[in-house]
Amino acid sequence: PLAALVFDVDGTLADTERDGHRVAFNRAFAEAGLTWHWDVARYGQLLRVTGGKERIRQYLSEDWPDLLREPGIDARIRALHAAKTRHYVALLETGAIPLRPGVRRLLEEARASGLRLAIATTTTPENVTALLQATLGAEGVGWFEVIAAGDVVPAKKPAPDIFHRALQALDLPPDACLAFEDSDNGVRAARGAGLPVIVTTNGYTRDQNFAGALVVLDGFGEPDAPATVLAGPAPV
Ligand code: XBP
Ligand code: MG
Repeated sequence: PLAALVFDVDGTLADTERDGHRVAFNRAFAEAGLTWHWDVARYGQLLRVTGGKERIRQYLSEDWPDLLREPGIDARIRALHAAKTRHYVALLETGAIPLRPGVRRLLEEARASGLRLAIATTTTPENVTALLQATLGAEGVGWFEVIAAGDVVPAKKPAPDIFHRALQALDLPPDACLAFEDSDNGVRAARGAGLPVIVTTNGYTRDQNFAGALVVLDGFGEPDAPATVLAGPAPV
């Protein structure tokens, strides 16, 4: 029987990438006196690599390969990323990024029906609590029994590790859970750990391949504005 819902954060609970993470990266770059700037399209390409530090490294390998060979580059990336987290959390605290439509209702209905809630995400833990705090309030942070996030596992999505971690903390088998994801990397991670997964697409992910998903929707929807089914139901 279904016991828990396991949510991705970025792109799933909220559209955080284009107007959140991307903006925070650019603020960190500018603050460090760098000319680097990620526009919306470039950021979409860089999103193929999950994890902020990993994404900066990917950008350097493409645009500034010589920098990657400089001594101290790892520490520099870590410092840039710490600044990016600071800018991102500050942006969330202004209330700039709302939950996607239907998310609050889904969480409330799940809780009312006795389902446990968990998070499995690539992003930094403080980003998760800042988003939940800004949108659901302090009480909402406590709705999630498990928050598996960021560098607690060495391999980020599409590796299944963060889902394994969440399952372990929930002490549940994968088939007692249902994952919610917005991206192909997320679907691969969830399926890799054996969880059935529902996809809610967004602007950056709608053309991706969601093979293995139970169903692909364009959002969670609301009773008076239902989401569109883009694919499925298909057998898992
Ligand atoms: C989210 C990510 C993250 C965020 C940035 O992927 O890829 O890298 O963009 O987070 P998913 P950090 O939704 O699949 O978990 O900068 O904190 O790493
Ligand atoms: Mg996501």
